[in-house]
Amino acid sequence: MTTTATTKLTAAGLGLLAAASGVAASSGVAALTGTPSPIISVGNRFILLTPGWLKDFAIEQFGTNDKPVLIGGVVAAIAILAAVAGLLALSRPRVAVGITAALGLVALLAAVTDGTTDANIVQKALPGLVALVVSVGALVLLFSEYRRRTDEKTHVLLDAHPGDDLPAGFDRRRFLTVVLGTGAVLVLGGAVGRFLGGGAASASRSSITIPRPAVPAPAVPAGVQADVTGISRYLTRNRDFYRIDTALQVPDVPADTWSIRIHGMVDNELNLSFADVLDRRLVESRITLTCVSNQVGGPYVGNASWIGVPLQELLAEAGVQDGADAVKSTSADDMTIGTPLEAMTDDRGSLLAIAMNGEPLPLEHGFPARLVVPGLFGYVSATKWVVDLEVTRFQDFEAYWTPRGYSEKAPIKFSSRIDVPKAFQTFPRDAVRVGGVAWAQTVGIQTVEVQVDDSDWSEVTLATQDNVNTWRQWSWEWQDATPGNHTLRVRATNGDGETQTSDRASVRPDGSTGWHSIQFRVED
Ligand SMILES: Nc1nc2c(c(=O)[nH]1)N[C@H]1C(S)=C(S)[C@@H](COP(=O)(O)O)O[C@H]1N2
Ligand SMILES: [Mo]
Repeated sequence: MTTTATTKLTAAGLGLLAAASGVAASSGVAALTGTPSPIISVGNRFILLTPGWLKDFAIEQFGTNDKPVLIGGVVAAIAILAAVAGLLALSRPRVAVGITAALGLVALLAAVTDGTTDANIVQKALPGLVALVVSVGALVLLFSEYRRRTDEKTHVLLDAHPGDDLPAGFDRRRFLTVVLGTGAVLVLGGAVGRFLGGGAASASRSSITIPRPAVPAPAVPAGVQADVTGISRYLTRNRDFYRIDTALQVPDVPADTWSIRIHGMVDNELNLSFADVLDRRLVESRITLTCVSNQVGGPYVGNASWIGVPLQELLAEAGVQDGADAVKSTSADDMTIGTPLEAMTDDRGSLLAIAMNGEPLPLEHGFPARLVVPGLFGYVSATKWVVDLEVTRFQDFEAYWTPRGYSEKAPIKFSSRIDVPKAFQTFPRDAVRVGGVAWAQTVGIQTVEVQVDDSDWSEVTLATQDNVNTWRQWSWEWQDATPGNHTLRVRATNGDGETQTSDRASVRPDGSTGWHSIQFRVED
């Protein structure tokens, strides 16, 4: 390697190291103050500024990996700018300091304006300030040390020509040891800080026992699970349940400090602690949840058993006033969701839920409490980490997704999915057994039909319907399967006798439509 290249690499490396020190130190401080790391805050700011189409694109391209991809993007952008700053430090030190300071300022601004935490302004500002001071300080220190070492041999590196040889007396090994040692200590400090600071909600969750509900769900009927190898489980396990939200870092909300306020157009404002919720009449019910971002045939649908307090009862107790038509719910991370009041006061069984499949809500699914409303897409109903319910009117507020191109109101669109075959699966000729799920929350599924290639539609065998708010499995065997490549299509008819439309709609503004189809093969 030429000396020029070595010098440049070293400079870029020092720039990276300076930024990494800032990130590590600030993450450590953030963990101790219980605020998001500035990297997360920058990501949060980005999410807030993201238009609907870009969010659609991200979910489509990266699915539920959209969060790691975003964090990776933020880290990559910082790394590139930091390396550039390092390179420039050789010839234009002021610009280098300027770039690093600008990065620090962005971190500070994002941290101070981060709405996903309840921390006060000082707690919020501290990690950003540390990022700014440490990264600029580290840059100056690293390069002055570099320069001092080169000065010893009469070179002034900051003014040196790129082709200059490194001075003979320059002790690379010692220099690198100092530099890497500092970096390692900072990164380790950050990691330890994260470890010590985080996890209040996790400890809180472990200490909770969900009482036996006063109104348990009826036993799961026999026959809800269709007998098809590879089909979904009837009850989605918590660890398999899709997760969709804007929270880059799962909100850390311990149950003992959580409370929910029910206010607005009500006669009696309510304020419930977690203990108050546990003391109330708890109801258990199985409800299928669906996301507006689910493409036809997609994975963002899950079925779980929930335990919670009926929202109908809470709102009756609060005494809803005339003229209200909406509930604006807010989460600990400042998500706002608007739900038609009716969906929470009618008999469909909407819950302020505290348990999912018999356990306290998993942290990613809203611990300690969330809303579950049958028949509405999650973004207009299923507020996780919920802390506030305001009875109000749609005309008086705008929920988070509304200005981002999604409809203010969004009943689920009933739909059906093929689980088996998977795309391009091959069957033996005498065992073409297919199946999947269909859902039409609030009215249930009446029939499901499948079609192979251009043949007539055939009615499938339906598994037992649990209740109208849960999905229903189906199975079908192709009796006289012909060898070769085929397409299987599915469509459902809901409890109102309406059949799924073949018109394709994309997820925005209010959910996808169309028939799911899968190509498969039958052996000769
Ligand atoms: N606080 C908060 N709650 C939220 C969201 C969110 O971004 N933040 N996303 C909603 C959306 S779009 C859906 S589909 C459901 C998904 O719930 P799950 O992640 O438990 O499956 O949560 C809803 N609740
Ligand atoms: Mo969603």
